[in-house]
Amino acid sequence: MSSSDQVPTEILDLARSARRVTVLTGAGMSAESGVPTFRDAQTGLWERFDPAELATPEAWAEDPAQCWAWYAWRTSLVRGAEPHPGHLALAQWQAHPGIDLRISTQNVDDLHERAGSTVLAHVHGDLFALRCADCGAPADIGYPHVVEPVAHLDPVSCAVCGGLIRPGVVWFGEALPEQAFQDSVEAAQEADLVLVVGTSGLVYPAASIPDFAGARGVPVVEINPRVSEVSASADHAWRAPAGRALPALVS
Ligand code: BV8
Repeated sequence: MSSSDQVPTEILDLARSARRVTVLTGAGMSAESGVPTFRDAQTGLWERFDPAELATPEAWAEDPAQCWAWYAWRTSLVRGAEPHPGHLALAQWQAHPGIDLRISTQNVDDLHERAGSTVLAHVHGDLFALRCADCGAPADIGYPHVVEPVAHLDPVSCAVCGGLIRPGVVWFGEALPEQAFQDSVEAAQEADLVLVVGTSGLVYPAASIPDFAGARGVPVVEINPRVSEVSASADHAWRAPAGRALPALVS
């Protein structure tokens, strides 16, 4: 484990020799863009909102207006955010000739894409992929613009069936998109290096993705300022923020 400002030599050597890199990102990847993480005490979304309150089908069924308001506020946060140098570094690395870099993200924002990356999988869905909660029809509406969290916003009715439009994210207790998860597992199985960036490693089955590489003896490197549930199974860890670590790895 290294917490120096310098790129740990063993991690730099792995990054420079890798040709098939799989990167699993979590909320910490978006933190330096100003998008709050889920569980960090000082900025964690969950500190101010309870996931059981807002990120479950039961919460939606009980109070869709509260749920819709929370996602509208989060979407406004994401729209106001910019990709940071760590996002840009991954996009630059992905563009290197001869490098197959695949990004699987737990994040529901579009910061990787806005940095120029192609994202293999959003395993927890996509804030901007709105759909009808009843008939599943995609909805090309936008969220209302919300600067500060508000308690309630009237959800929108589906033009097809009259049901309510919901965020295209995966709530707790909902199955992950099968293809997204399978593609992520395959990417870990085919990688010669796996980077796990900015995740507490608490949410399954996404947290199991790096294990599919570790089981084959492929090095797993964690980039996170703090110890996480990933740390014990990672081969190397760099205790550094993504916005500083990734540009140093790619330069
Ligand atoms: C399911 C979308 C079954 C919504 C989210 C075992 C197996 C299977 C399931 C379970 C299981 N055990 C428990 C479960 C149930 C549950 C679960 O895992 N619960 C946990 C809490 C115990 N899992 C589920 O419900 C999943 N579904 O299993 O379904 C099924 C099967 C068939 C049919 C029906 C059902 C669905 C889980 C998806 C939930 N949705 N998000 C939304 O966004 O509103 S999860 C949410 O947490 C986000 O996606 C987030 O990405 C994810 C994980 O959190 P992290 O990304 O890690 O963020 P966190 O804040 O925790 O950590 C941030 C980290 O970054 C920290 O370590 C910090 O140190 C670091 N950091 C901070 N700053 C920086 C940094 N790192 C780098 N640089 C920095 N600058």
